[in-house]
Amino acid sequence: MTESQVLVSYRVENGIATFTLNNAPVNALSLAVRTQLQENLEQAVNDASVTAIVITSALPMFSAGADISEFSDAPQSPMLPDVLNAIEQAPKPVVAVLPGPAFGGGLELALACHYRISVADNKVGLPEVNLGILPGAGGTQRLPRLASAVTALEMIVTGKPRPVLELKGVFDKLADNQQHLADIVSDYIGTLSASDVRPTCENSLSMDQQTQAVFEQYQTGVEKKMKGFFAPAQCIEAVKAAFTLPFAQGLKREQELFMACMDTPQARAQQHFFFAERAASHVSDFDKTTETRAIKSVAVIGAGTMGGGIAMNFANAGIPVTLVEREQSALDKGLSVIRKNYESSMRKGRISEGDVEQRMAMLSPATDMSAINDADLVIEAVFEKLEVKQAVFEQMDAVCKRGAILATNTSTLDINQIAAVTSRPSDVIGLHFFSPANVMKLLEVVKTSDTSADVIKSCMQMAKRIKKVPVLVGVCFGFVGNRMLEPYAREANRLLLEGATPERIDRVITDFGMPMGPFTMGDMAGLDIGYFVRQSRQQAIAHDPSYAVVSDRLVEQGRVGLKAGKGVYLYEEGSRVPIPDPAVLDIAREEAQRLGIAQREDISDEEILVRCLYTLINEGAQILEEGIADKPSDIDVIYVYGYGFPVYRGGPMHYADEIGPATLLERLEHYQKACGEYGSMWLTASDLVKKLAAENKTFGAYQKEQSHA
Ligand code: 3H9
Repeated sequence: MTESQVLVSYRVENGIATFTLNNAPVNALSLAVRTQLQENLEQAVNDASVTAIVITSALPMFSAGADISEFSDAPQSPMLPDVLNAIEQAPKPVVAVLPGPAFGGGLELALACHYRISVADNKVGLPEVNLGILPGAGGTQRLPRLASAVTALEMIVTGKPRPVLELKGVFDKLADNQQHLADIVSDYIGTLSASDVRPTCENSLSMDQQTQAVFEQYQTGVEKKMKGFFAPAQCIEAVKAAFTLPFAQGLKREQELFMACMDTPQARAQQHFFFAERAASHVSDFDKTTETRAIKSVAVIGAGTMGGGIAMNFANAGIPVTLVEREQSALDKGLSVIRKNYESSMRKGRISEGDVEQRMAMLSPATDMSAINDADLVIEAVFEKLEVKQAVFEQMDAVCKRGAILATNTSTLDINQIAAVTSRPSDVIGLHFFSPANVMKLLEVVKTSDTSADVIKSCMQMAKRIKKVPVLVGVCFGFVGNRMLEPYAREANRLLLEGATPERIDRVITDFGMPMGPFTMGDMAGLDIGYFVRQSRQQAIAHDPSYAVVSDRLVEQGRVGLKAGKGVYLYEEGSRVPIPDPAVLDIAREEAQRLGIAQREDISDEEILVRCLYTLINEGAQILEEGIADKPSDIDVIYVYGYGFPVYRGGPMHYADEIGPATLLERLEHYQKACGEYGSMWLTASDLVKKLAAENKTFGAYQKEQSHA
């Protein structure tokens, strides 16, 4: 921004001073905006001809709050809380006029004004908790004074936006549309005078028994549902201060709690993740000038679990889908599973009965491939075997119209080899949905060496239409997510052989914040899946006889996981609760003996964490070196959305930055040495990890450097 850039314009008309925010794209309250707001306020207060002040926006959004990109720098005056307090203390009525959403500091700005007017079809929120912090510009003190304790807690602790229609105590007037908003402003504000000044801070609150019970309920909820997160409990504390302290002291308490949150690895992680998610759509393969292909109709080949789930995404977005299966019975089964899923969502109140029928009506079942000839995008979701998929692609190539995008949902196979059987490899791409495909937000968009830029761009945009988070990756075995999972699972299995129990390994990983440990995850996915992959990749992994050997033995005994009632753990009928089984330890002991591996009692939690997780990070670094992922933050997005990596750790690559590159390398090398021959085979640090450690550079710094290269 240049010195002279006007980000908050000032205009006086008929005694009304209007400050108009215009800091595209979202009116972030940057230093320059805060400075100009403050200057405008002084000018309006000192101008005797001004009787009232309006704060509004030239953009569709009122304001998305504090400028998050400034959080990593030292704070600079004027600070937002001071600017907002000055607004509240103004001797002339100040009215916030919202043509669109207000979030975080943006809503706090509106709350500091004496009146609020909005279009009725609008949403506002205090989503700071998602950034590992709390509203730190008076939101925790002013919102409860305007709404109830329940509303304030709900909005601040969950961070979820609320329609203004549900916040009648907060908004003084709601307009039907933008024109009506303008009319209200001109009719209403002219009637205000100095006697209408109405600072929210003067509303007094007290803690009665009922309110106390609400706080207790939220405290229990946070402990249960937001385990591991630091900020939610601080949010509750801050709101509590509104009920137990006078306003000025409440603000002070809010500040202390805000600073306590800000200065944590969690806040850094969650703020990193905010930008990581957005950066994932900034890819160098295309630019603004790249044309996109219209995707108005879709076909999905295969109505199994994956195909059905994929089809649901499009039906949900109102995009017609042709669902193809060879056999009518398989097609009927697929459709009935989809209907059951929708009906279950209806019972949970997520969608209406009308929605169920509307979405089912978007699906056209077919048993003949000719039904896909006019589809703009065709997604193959058949059995995970190269020859099978190649055969389907040959058929797709024969029947699909020119210009159609041909996608495969493979999770491991070489898409270059799939594309090679078609006459149009530049139209072929991977769309790797994660199971359950109708629920999981991640979509790995896999480009081959031939995929054209417009196909990539079209798929990245299409993903957003179906509410997925797309990350562009390249072709290799398992792409990014599953490839990184391989060392993680390998080390877990090896540690089991070396004497650590599955439940201990799982516990270390869940204590770290993953939703489940590697063995519980393996049982849920089905141990036979990994077994099948290992069988088909024996060439690549046969040089280590200890590789997943216990898992192999279990599968050979029919212990394929949850679906069989037994895998690494035992499961009671109808239950998903894993029960440790000493028989598995016997197998591990026998196999260790057979392979000459000494079982140890001295395996520490730290060793488990390093060998499972640091090796996963190391693989991520290898992936970056090979150019399979574009940037470290993309890997973080994949892990948070695809594998439940705790967002408060920012993703594996950001977590590595918190540990520091030197520690990452030192720990890897320590266990590489400690594990002897096995360590040399599997635990060698990648060149990138070595380079970053030598230069004491984080993955974040590396990413910045790469983007400027
Ligand atoms: C806060 O207010 C603290 C205070 O309580 C106390 C302070 C003392 N700052 O998401 P989009 C960028 S904390 C900086 O793609 P959409 C974003 O990175 C703040 N930049 O658009 C992107 O850049 P790029 C509390 C921001 O339409 C571009 O704007 N507020 C900010 O899908 C477009 O964003 C929040 O947590 C920001 N605050 O969604 C709200 N917001 O194009 C955070 C956005 O280079 N923001 N950018 O990738 C959002 O949730 C969504 O951006 C929003 C728009 C819903 C507003």
